Amino acid sequence: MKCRKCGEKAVINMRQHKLALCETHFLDWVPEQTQRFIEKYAMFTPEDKILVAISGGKDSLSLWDILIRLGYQADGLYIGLGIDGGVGYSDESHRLSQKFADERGLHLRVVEVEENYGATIPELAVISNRGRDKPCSVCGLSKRYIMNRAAYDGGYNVLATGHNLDDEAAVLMQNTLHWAGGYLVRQAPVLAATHSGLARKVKPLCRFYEREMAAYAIVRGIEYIYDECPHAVGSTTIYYKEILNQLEEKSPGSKLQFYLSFLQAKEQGLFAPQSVEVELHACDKCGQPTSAPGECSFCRMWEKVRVVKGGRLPVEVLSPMSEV
Ligand code: Q46
Ligand code: ZN
Ligand code: ZN
Repeated sequence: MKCRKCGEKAVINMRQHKLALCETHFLDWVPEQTQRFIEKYAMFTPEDKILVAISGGKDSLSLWDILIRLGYQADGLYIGLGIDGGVGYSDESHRLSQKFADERGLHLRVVEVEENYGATIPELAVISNRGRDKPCSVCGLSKRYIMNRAAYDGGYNVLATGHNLDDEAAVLMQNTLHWAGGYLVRQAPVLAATHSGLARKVKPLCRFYEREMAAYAIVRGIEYIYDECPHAVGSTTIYYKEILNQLEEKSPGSKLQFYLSFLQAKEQGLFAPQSVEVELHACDKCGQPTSAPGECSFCRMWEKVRVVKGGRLPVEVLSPMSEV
């Protein structure tokens, strides 16, 4: 297979675009495309201060790399979740994220959940009695909160995440199968800040296939954590990704078309905007915007940790206290 631009040996063949590219041209093509998406969806400009959520995986590190190559002001945010899973997942992802930043002279902000709030995410799942084996719901809630908070405290007006097309198409499929109108309305490459205390959320990689991002990271020599979070194993998202891959295999481009047709349908008004605007209040405790008056769900959840742990008790001791 030869590069369509120069005839050299291609490193990737993208059947959905009928495009094969060599190393040099692929490394040019990815940022060019990203810039197109940034402009098309009016994500941000060089004046914006961007915080990139870094997990240590190929997507987030590639995103950071691309934004810096394009000349944007982008710092990283790493959230230490305290997940081991027998593979030292959090330690290794932190090490690789830090290494990436240090080698390039970039600024990585680090928030260690245990140090800041008193428990790791798996401990929090046990203490709050929300998903003992699957800490994903407390994890998601905590990550969203910490990202908003870090963006606000650091004066960033844009929060960028490395979601790729496979992620977006899988979520879209899940939401469509459930006709989850509220989620469908909010699924977009850009979510405007709905409150002065919140940053705009953007997904500049949402039109790249996962394999394109993996190829980018490898060709660019980015060292990333290969393992997924151990708690992602067996998730419904992975199941939907497999189904979509089967579809893609039979009909190249179907994943991209599924997602783009959805965005187009939204633009054409297929989904009516929600009539009831959620009113946001400041949390009594932390001041972050929240939909319910009083304390936000993050503060309420971590309050249980404070009550239960007081001192630093190992989590085994705490297991019977699920009704706290
Ligand atoms: S939510 Fe669940 Fe992820 Fe948190 S516990 Fe791991 S898999 S990291 S995207
Ligand atoms: Zn070429
Ligand atoms: Zn709060």
